[in-house]
Amino acid sequence: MSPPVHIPPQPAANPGQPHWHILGAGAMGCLWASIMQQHAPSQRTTLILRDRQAVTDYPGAIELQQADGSMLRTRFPATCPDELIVTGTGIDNLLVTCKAADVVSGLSLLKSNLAPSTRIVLLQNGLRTHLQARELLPDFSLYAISLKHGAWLRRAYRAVHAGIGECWLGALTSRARKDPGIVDHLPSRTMNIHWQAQILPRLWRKFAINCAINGLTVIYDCRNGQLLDRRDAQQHLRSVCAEIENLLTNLPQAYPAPDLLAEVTQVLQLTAANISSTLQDVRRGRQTEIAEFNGYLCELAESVGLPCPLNRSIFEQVTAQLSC
Ligand code: KPL
Repeated sequence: MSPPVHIPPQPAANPGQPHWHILGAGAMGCLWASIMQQHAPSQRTTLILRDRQAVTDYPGAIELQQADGSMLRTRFPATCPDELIVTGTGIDNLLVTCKAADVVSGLSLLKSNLAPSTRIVLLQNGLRTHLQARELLPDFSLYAISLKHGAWLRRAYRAVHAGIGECWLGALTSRARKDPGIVDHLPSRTMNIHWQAQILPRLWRKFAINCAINGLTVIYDCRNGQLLDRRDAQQHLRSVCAEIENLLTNLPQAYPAPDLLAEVTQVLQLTAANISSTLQDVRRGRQTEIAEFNGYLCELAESVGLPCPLNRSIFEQVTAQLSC
């Protein structure tokens, strides 16, 4: 493997350049921090880690294995919500890459550091988080990215960009809608970012795809592509897609997901060698996002009396895996 390319140290505060804070330093946080700094070395990027202990343990740099195999080593300063609150540091641009379950608590903690003009970009899977964040910060510049890039962590602060895909960036609030220029402040070429005037339909579509795929890869303990190779899994996938399609057609707040099975099949073919994020979490004994996928879909369905037996069963089986 070639020696890592070192990105030069960050410049001192430069009022002409955006300063990004990145909340969360898992696979996506490490990927985005590294790519952003490579894309715009004259801007500043600061990691927001969980707490003071995490800041003490942080090795000072992130290593990223890029999709072409080359290595990138970038030094970033790190801080934590406690420090930001005590110092009253204002945040101008915030990329939220932590797990969906931690978004609302993270944003609530940092609320005094944010101003309505702060650009806040959510990168999570699922939908609940986006809707909750919009309720918490209705007057803020809130955006969401729906992405098709694969990344995983070899170990803490050592990430692998496993697959280059595309990203769609769109506004969640009316204030954000007035500022599509944000796309210029993100690594739009490397990450293939497109501005999407209507982001919610895309988020619902991705949500439907995650509901169809992620839990089943845990139940069959297989890579994405193997869901198409096994007869039992294939049949299960077909029935689950039909149930999701039916639910999204009948849920008042949802966007329908026509031809879901065809798109899911395409995603599985394109990501055949991937281990889904949920199966990765299960294998590492980490909390999964299944409550944000099939769990949330069941909550929505059951609140209006729609039966969802297959999704409920996926949710319960995956949840049970972690508690045994
Ligand atoms: O988004 C994904 C995930 O693993 O979370 C899919 C689309 C299933 C690709 O692996």
